[in-house]
Amino acid sequence: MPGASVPETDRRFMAAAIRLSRRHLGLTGTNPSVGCLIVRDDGAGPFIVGRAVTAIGGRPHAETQALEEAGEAARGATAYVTLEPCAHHGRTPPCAEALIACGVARVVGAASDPDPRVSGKGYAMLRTMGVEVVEKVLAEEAADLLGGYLTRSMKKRPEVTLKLALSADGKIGVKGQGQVPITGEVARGQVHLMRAEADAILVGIGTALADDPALTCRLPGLEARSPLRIVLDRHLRLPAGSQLARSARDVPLLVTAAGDADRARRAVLADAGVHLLGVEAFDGHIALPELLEDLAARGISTLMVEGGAFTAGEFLGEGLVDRLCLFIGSREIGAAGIASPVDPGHIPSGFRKRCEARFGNDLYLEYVRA
Ligand code: AOF
Ligand code: ZN
Repeated sequence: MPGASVPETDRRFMAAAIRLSRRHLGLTGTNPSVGCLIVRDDGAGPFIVGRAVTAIGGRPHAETQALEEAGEAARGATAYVTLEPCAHHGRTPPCAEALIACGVARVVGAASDPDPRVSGKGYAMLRTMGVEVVEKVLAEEAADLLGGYLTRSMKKRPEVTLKLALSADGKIGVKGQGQVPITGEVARGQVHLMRAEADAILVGIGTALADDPALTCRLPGLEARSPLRIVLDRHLRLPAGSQLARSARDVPLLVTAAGDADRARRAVLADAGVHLLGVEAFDGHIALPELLEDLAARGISTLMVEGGAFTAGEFLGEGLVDRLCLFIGSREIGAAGIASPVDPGHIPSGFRKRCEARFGNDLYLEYVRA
């Protein structure tokens, strides 16, 4: 049973399993990044004998790796899993079967799996074989990190995170001035971490032209975790000399183009190694729901939208933002600034605050769909 009746030890180990699951966010393809701990208690207190996170690429799953590490020590132990163990014969045999075969006595699970091959069946298999099962321990916390997988499974589109950096007076930049410093180094590091954990990052062509961003993750040691970069650019205005196009052979770049986009421009970008994706447009607006469906079909589960005001407004207006992350700096920009599409004093209805933090001198506010 969830809630206060769950022993503190279960909550503590599940929290550790959830932290572990974060390690492969953005690296497991269409499979969720699941964390698993095998814990035994021989009377002198619990200790971890196996730990694993879903492998890069999505397989093997977390449980089988953790069981392998535990070996014989798994017999009579408790397994903590951030997602219901799978029950299907996919490319690997069911994890529920592996837990049973290794003699695990108890399974503590967090989030439920909407995959119809698994949903409820993993727990049922375990119970049938006499394994004690406790469900929904820190389910919300686990689901928070599984948001991409859960959204893609249930809505057939990626989970969309809108990130905005705001000055103290609610501006996101200055027209004609390219990138203007709004937040500090610590906040910048957080943004790059968000990029590392996302499958894809998207901006509108206005931002691509004005800021000439790279949209890569440049945290030392995490450079290889840059996500797929996407530019909404119906008329293919992105210059071949832009940072985005110049780096397209190192970090994939997808540019969305209307069917009637100029053929010569197509050739220039394709020569630079840019991938082009056809999009539909209505009244001059890219059809975002259809685009998101296409991205989900390409295996994208999490999409970070980084600007600018117009693109952010389009996603918000269509109700396609699942997570709203505001980094608020301490300096003011003044009347020349571009107004933020979101006023921290008037968060759009339907969102609730998930957390509030400080990164250096900057305030961080995160909202999720209620
Ligand atoms: C687990 N542990 O670590 C993960 C699970 O294509 P397959 O065979 O790899 O199966 C994919 C499904 O497995 C996926 O939809 C989800 O239900 C589950 N992912 N399950 O027991 C794991 N990553
Ligand atoms: Zn599995």
